[in-house]
Amino acid sequence: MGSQIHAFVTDDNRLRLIAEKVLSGERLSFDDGVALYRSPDILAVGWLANHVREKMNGDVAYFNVNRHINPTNVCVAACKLCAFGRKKGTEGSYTMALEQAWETAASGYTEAVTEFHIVGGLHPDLPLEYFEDLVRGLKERFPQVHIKAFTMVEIAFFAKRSKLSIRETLERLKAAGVDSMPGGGAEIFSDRVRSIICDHKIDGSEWLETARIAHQLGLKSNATMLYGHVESDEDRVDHLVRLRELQDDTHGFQTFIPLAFHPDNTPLEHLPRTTGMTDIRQIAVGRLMLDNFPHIKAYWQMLTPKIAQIALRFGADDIDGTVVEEKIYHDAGATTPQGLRRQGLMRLITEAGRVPVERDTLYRSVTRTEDTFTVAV
Ligand code: V47
Repeated sequence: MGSQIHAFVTDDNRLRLIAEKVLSGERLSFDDGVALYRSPDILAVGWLANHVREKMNGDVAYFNVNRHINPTNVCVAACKLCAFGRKKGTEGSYTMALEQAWETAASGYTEAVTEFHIVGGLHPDLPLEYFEDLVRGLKERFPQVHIKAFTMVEIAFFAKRSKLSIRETLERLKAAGVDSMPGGGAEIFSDRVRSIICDHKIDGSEWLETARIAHQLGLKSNATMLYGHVESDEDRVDHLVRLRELQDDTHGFQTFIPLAFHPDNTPLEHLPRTTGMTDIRQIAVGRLMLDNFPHIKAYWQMLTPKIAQIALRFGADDIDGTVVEEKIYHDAGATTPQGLRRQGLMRLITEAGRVPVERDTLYRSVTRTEDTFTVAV
């Protein structure tokens, strides 16, 4: 530890105490988390996060070749944070017929995708069978592609609509072919914040309980945190600590993904966008507080490729995938490209001084020959 502490320099006395904990592998407290958000020394916070990142993941930075499918934007929730959802029958609303969803899966770049990322609105009329058929049809057509589908919020909605338990709903979707779950819908767990930004969604405890059941059934998932709206530093730390506690129990989370709020075209349009420093700090604090999460993702679609690249030296070890077509952020004003090819992602990673590794959804490395791939097991 001696030589490491010499490399760590800061004028922030509070951070020096945190550094001692980090370098000796001790878990950080709630108050440490708040101090990390408030430290003026962002480079020192980043140094610590990078130290942990390199200890856990070395020099590797992961990416994947994936495609987003959003089967419907019809949503009963009307969350103030969202520019994607539409009321049924209103202008701009859409719902894909199953054939259309399967065609979307097949379209786009020629590079063979290893993952379909499927999320959508809370449609009042679509039965659970629609989603089972959607997934089953994808598995028939693309048996080698991993299906990462449905947020905890969608699962809770499907369950309520079908009068099934969360467990039964997850079991049915897993039997249809869902392989793992994305991390969306977590937002911020605080009731105060949820009542402002997403008052009709399940609450934080329900999100966590749904994730617990998914993990118990063997479905790995991710976890997100939406920041940069009306939350406080304490709300952010509370969110991270609650994720860490669940992870201690289940070890079912793979990746933490901080998501910067994009206000355009939402009822919260008056709020300013996050700045680069806030985005970078969020990655670093996530890495430091979530000592039991194997991966931290800098989602380039949301952060911009440039900030995502810098994040690879502030705690992140993953930049997500090719995506092909993104709707949720672009409806809220994102100006990032709709997709990036493998070569583009590899260039971002290499120029950040990291070693690019193409992964599948479960972080196994992928080897390519022409337009096919094999996954290391
Ligand atoms: O749940 C919605 C957020 C999430 C806005 O698991 C917004 O690998 C900012 O969860 N501004 C969906 N954020 C995206 C998501 C995700 C993305 C990439 C990878 C993974 C993964 C998951 O986007 C929503 C919500 O938290 N969101 N509207 C907005 N205006």
